[in-house]
This record gives sequence, structure tokens and C-alpha cells, in this order.
Amino acid sequence: MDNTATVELAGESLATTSSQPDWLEAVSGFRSRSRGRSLGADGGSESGTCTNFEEAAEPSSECQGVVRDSGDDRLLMLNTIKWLEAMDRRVWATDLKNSWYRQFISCMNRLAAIAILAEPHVGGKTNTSPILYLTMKEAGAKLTEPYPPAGLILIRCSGGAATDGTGIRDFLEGLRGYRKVDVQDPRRKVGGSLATSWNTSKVVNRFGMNTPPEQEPPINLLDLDCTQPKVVPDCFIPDNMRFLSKLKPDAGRPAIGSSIKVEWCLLGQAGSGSLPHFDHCGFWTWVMVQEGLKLWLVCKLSDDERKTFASEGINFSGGEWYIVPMRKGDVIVMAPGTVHAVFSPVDTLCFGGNAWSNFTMGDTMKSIYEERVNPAVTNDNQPSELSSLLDEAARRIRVSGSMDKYGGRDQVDMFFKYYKVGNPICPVVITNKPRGLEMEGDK
Ligand SMILES: O=C(O)CCC(=O)C(=O)O
Repeated sequence: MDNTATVELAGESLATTSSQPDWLEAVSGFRSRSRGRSLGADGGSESGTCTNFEEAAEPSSECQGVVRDSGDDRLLMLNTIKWLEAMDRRVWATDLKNSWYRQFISCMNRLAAIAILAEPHVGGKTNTSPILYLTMKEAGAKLTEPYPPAGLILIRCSGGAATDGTGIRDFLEGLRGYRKVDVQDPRRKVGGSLATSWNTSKVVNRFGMNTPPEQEPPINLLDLDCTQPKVVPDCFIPDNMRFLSKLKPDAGRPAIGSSIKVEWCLLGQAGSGSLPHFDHCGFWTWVMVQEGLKLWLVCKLSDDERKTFASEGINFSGGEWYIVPMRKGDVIVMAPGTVHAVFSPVDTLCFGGNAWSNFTMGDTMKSIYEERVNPAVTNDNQPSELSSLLDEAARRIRVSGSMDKYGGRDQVDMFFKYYKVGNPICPVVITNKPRGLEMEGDK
């Protein structure tokens, strides 16, 4: 196979979707509009068609709440695996041999190959299913039960903000108003920080380039400011899911300090993603695809396996791995401490957010403790106000006199067990998932 890239830019001032493997065109439901470079399914690059995401197909309306075990999803996963295998086998340029990207490809290749074996037999609606396929209404009901499920919840084509509003193009346009933005640049060497700060114009230009991942590892931007109003899915609106925002340390002060972002965006180039981790602060997390595609890999672990994961980090391949394709409008919900890894087969924009549920503060505190002992299990910092928020949570649980309000005795006992050893939290600095934008003229 000829691995020489044939680059044909679409000639637009701001190309939004630079690279899409040609095999995806057949399976992802997107139509091709312009000629350009695409990635070959052999993990190299070749000339071909390039898809324009302005014409992204609307999700099919009958999929809500139904197990979507369609041939398209299966083909998407199989072809992704094929691409990852070929990428893993290829001879890498010397300057990338020790890069985060080389490491990422190798890890994703291993995990996706394991996860595909479990699919498609994992969907269900019971709390023991590793993946729960629910409607938004069912998800809302599950999250308000005192014993919410521990598996990943998947809500197909939620019909939320994804039906309109900001796409990748608009989002990049919006970035132009800022000077700098934090970026995960996997060209950087393993052992050093994956994160760096780029001028926003460099990010915008990168999304307009068609350089293949094996030559220019794709960038990933996490925790960007969320510009879209009303993005929070209905299942996160119930009172118990808003425990975090109600924890005001002092009357009159804002509920949340400047460093906890409860809503954010993810913007990743085709071929980018995240290595196995769980989200910081013991948060519940929701993520919705606004444009593009994600393959969300999730791991079910025993207590012993969690310990192994903490010590092996990205080399961990134990536990039970499952894979979920996410398309436009799909929402996933993860419980505190859910180990996951993510791959974006095409340029992808997501909205997402975090919450604490007063029913699961035991799980939250345990996850915070694990993160404190092994900072490498997560990809974000523990914010400075975390400690005072936990103190306030502890005070409220103590004075309430109601175990039920806090998920029952097991959750309350677990909260105090880990609170005693885990708070005050030492601030840890992990620089691979920074946040924030510097306004134009800040300096
Ligand atoms: O790379 C991604 O899009 C996934 C990000 C993620 O897992 C996270 O923010 O926790």
C-alpha cells in the first residue's frame, strides 16, 4: 500500500472536518461532498474522498431507547479495529516512536479488540447490565432511585441540543475570540505532559489541515467552555443530581468555585481520544455527541481489578471491557469512578457535564480517595475547593438524620470511611487535562 498522503483541501476558509477514513463513509451515514485526503483502512493514508460533516445525517427517529445493534455500528467498530491494528503494526517515524500517540494507538488497539468480543450481548435495562440502553425518561427515573445503576447508561438520539446549535465550524469560529487554549498534543513524549497551550489560531488551522495521524498526531481539546445554552440532559435535572450545586460553603458565595466546570465541551480530531481513566472528583458524567462520532469503551472492574488498574494505569487490560458507538444526539451517563477510554474516528464535538448525586456520595468519596492515592487514574486536577465542598457534604449528611436521603447506610458508611482518610485532599497537579481559555488581550 502506498502510504503517501495526497492532500486536497476543500478550499474552504475553515475546513471543519479534515480527515475521515474512507471506510467510515460507508458505515457512518455521512455523505461525501468534497474531494480530499482520507485515511486508508490499512492504517496508512491514501487519496480518496473526504466527508463534509455539514451534511451529517440526522439520527434515525426510531432508535430512542432501543438496543441499536445495527450492522452499521458493528461495521464501524470492526473497521475501527482494523485501522487501529494496522496503525499499531506500522513502522513509526523516529520522532513518534516514544510519543503519547504511539502509546494511545497501542492501548486502544488492545482494548477495542477485547471489547468487541463482548458486544452486542451487553445491552439491557437492569441495574446489572454493563450497558443500559434507556430512554431519557427511563434514565431520569434510574438516577432518582436510591440505588442507581453502576453500568454505563446509553440514551440514543436524545433529541437534545444536538438537533440544532453549534457545530465544529461554529465552535472553531468562536475560539477565534480567544488568544490561547489548552490542547492535548499526543506528538509529545510519554513521561512528559500531554498537555500544552496553543494559540487558538494554531488550533483552527490544525482542524483545517489534512495531515494523516501517523504523520501529525491528532489533537484533543477537553473541558472547553460550553457555549451552548440548555445542554444539560433531562436525566441530570432531578434534585438529587444537583447536590453539588447546592453545596454552598458560606451563604452568599457562589455554589461552585472558579475551577470546577460543571458543563464543558470536548473537541477532538479524527483519530484522537483518551487513554483509560476515570473522571475526577467522583463525578457523575454525561456526554452528548453534537457532531461526529465517538467509540466509548467502558470497563467493569472488581475491587481487586481496580487496584491493579491503579498500579498498571494505561497498560491495564484486565476487567471486562465494552464498547459503545455514539452518534449525533446520543448521550452516555457514567457513574462515579467508571473506568473508560475513548476514540474519535472522525472530527468530533461533544457537550458534557458533571454532577454529584446525594444518593451516591459514598461512591464519590471512594473515587476521590483512589484518585488521591493514585493521581494517574484520572486525567484532571482535584480543584482547590473540593475539600471545602466535601466538608460541607459531610456536615449535611451528619445533620440530616436520614440515611435514605443519602442512598442508605452503605453509601453513608462508605462516605465517612473515605472522608476520614481522604479529606483534606492534597492538591495534585496533573497537567494532561488542563482547562480554560485566555481571553484576547489578557496579556
Ligand atoms: O477524549 C475524549 O473525548 C474523552 C474525554 C473523557 O473521557 C473525559 O473527559 O473524561
